[in-house]
Amino acid sequence: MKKNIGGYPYINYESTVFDQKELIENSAENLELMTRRRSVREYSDRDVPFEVIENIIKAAALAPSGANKQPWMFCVVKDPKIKQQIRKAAEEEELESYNNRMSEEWLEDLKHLGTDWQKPFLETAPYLIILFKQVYDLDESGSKKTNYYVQESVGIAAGFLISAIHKAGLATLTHTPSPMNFLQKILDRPVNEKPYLLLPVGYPADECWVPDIKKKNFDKICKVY
Ligand code: IYR
Repeated sequence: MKKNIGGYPYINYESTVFDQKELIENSAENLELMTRRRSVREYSDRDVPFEVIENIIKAAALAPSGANKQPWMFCVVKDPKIKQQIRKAAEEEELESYNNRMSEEWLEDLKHLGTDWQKPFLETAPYLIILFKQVYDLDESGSKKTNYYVQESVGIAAGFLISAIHKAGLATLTHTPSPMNFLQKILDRPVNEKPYLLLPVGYPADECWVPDIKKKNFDKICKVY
């Protein structure tokens, strides 16, 4: 069903209506699934069909965005030579960060996660997704167009992406080598795009260890008024 409102086309939003019991079941089922999500740093090199990658990116790109500008670009790297280049550049930056740029407090805060400058997962995982934010838009004629709430919009898309990867049955990690402008150069992205997040995507390694960390209790993260 279509109609015109204020000179613009609208479609009827046909949402499924669930009763209260179903709402509880749906939300509990999703909670159970999301409880099993973990940031993974050890990957198997087992291949993943590209169709899975395409589906998760399509799901991420359904995220809401300021004025529906969709200010993002998802770059997918499968080529081992490019993954190697990315690992080398990321490790150079990370080595400098861990040795000279990060504060004592920061290093202390990370100790229980066991991270260091080495990032082998950037080559082991079958895919890397590099999410770029488009700080402004460039139209066909090359003139600048404003994007709105870019940081928020891309953050929401990243959340959708992480959730879609997990729901597909794969693992990922929100990796933010810093600074990460090397990604713009290696992937030859235009000036309006800045790297936002780097995510390895794949199966976890057959033996995969994750830190035994806990999330805050509900009463610490939610206040009902
Ligand atoms: N980007 C570095 C350091 C790092 C920082 C935070 I905050 C983390 O939660 C984890 C790691 C790295 O990827 O090792």
